Amino acid sequence: MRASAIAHPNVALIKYWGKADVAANLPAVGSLSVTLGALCTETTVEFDAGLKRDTLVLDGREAPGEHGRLTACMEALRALAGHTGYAAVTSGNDFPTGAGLASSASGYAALVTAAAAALGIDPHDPRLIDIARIGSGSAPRSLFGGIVLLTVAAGGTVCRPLLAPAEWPLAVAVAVTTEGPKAVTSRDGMEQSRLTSPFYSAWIADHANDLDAAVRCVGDRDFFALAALAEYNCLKMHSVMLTTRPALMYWSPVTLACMQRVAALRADGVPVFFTVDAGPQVKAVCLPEALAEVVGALHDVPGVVRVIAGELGAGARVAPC
Ligand code: 2P0
Repeated sequence: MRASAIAHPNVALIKYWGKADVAANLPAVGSLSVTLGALCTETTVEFDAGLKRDTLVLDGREAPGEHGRLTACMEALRALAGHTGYAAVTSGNDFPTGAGLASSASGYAALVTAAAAALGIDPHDPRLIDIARIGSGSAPRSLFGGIVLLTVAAGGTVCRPLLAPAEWPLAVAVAVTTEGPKAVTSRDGMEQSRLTSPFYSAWIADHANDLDAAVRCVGDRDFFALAALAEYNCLKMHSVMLTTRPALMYWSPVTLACMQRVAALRADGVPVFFTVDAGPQVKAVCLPEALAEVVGALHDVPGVVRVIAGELGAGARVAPC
């Protein structure tokens, strides 16, 4: 009863920020993402009759702060399999954890895939989508590769790939501006936004329009229309964050400099746009032929620590132990 899985983080072009149901960790809005092939989480799950609870070692250290959502996911998996034993979970990221690079998305996608395999459940069972979502609202998106749509319906989440990586090759350059963890987690931050930002209700009311329009852009493979829409949706989410009390200011001056550099490139006709999540890193999405220029431009922005670049990745999958 041991299995390993790998999964890639994803970055949302149309964002999720806020929950319809906090206890169930049900997002208030759908989202659209790209899976990042250049970053990777690997997780091993081993059920052990001698354990009295699930354990987690993350990046070589015990992670007691993760125990609540880890256990919630594992309970759902045990119920699905009709199994009662506990498991030792070992997980590692090849990128900074908890720093706005979606480590919880790849982490919970890899966890449910590995745990399902260890329990004899088909790792592609659609019920794993909602179980991954218990761990993290963005995790179902990392179960799939390429361009992925998540929608919320009937108290649950539905998630499916819109295009495989080969159907619309895109590339992503991630400008890492700091390797440290963020001060306020997404989970806490989005709940504070729901409770305090006067812009939150407008964000929710307008969101389906952005999601529908983005799905059309993807269907048409209209890069520049998607670029304008994704930047607009990103800045709208950050407007909600900034008007939260206390304010959620995830950007640093380097973040803003990267965003302006990307905007200047696009003004010159380069097919690239930015998006920024709950952290100071900037993700630049581009057509593959522009990747070298985009990486060079971001690398030259003072304060950028490193640039991680690659093409879109595949969905979570079982890996050899
Ligand atoms: C997103 N983010 O759509 C948005 C944009 C961050 C900003 O989904 O509470 O780690 O575990 O569901 O999934 C980050 O939130 O939060 C996120 P939980 P999660 O990518």
